[in-house]
Amino acid sequence: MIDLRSDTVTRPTAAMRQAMAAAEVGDDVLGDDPTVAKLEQATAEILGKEAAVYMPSGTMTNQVAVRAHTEPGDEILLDANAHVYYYEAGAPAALSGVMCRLLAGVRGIFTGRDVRDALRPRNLHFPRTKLVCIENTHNRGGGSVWTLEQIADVHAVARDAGLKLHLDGARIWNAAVALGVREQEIARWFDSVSVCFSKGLGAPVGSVLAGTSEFIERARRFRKQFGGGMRQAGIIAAGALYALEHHRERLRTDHENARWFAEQIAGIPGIQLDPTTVQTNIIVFDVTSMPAEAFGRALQEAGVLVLARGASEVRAVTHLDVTRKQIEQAVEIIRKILQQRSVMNAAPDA
Ligand code: TLP
Repeated sequence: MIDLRSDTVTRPTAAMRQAMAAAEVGDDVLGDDPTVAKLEQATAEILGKEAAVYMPSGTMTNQVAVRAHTEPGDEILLDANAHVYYYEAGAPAALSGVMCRLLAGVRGIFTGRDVRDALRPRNLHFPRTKLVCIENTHNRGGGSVWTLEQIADVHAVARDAGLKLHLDGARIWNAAVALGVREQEIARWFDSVSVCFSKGLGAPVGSVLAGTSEFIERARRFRKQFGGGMRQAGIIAAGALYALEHHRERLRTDHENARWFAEQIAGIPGIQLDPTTVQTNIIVFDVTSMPAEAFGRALQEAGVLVLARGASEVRAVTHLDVTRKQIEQAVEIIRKILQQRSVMNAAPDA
């Protein structure tokens, strides 16, 4: 199977498994796991933050951040397609009791003006707006990249209004490679940053939330409350550490593969896609000659997995476990399926 559903599907490499097997461990809830401590420190350093805390998932790091920045009844501002809102099972409402005010970004990217327009006057009737969330790269936006200027623009308005800024940086590694900057140049605009090791970096488990020491101390309490305190977590943290050290640079290859894939399929009749919008490892396109779900099923029968996300929308993601040769095969399979389809569509009814 050529699995293009997500960059979360990667299996740990042999070297990563070795690092995991050899990890020194301890009870992390008691603060005794040296490998977790090393991962937290290394990540904080890369992001230019004072402190960091390891958790089982990106959903948890995001939601602990939302909880730690707000009180029930507060409001947070974020793009209508933000993972924090769209894909986290209603957690802002369920776990933090906050309201989500949705901004209409373009491919997940909104402006300082959008934030300013959403601000409310100080008044007894309104929820208190506390937090702005940005996602970089933006998943539903098709792996789109916020530039530093776009972030700075939102930052200026947020600061002016006394709002905190959180970055869902599940794929900050891809954003840094695409922008040609160090991760901390992105992270410095944010009060808190959530990063994932289990996406493009190819580790089996885990995310880190980074920020000031005071904020991370508060976040540790909510991690415990949300059930995210783990014991000998060094076993999995070692995989994340390995990924951090060895798999960041190679993301460039995933981006090249994604762009090449996009350029090839964009020319196939029945596919609607502007390949220049593909900036990182996520390709979102529309299938116009058959329903996306049927397209997904036909691809699966031919050995390729993608995600059908709507009536016509499909997502494919490149990653560590898919080679250029497999991408070439996937293009040919897509070409064949859509060619067959166009012949079927053209045939007169029996
Ligand atoms: N995204 C997954 C699915 O949930 C959609 C994927 O396959 O892309 N932030 C962003 C931007 C993400 O894309 C994801 C995962 C998360 C947070 C949540 O991470 P986990 O799955 O570790 O909770």
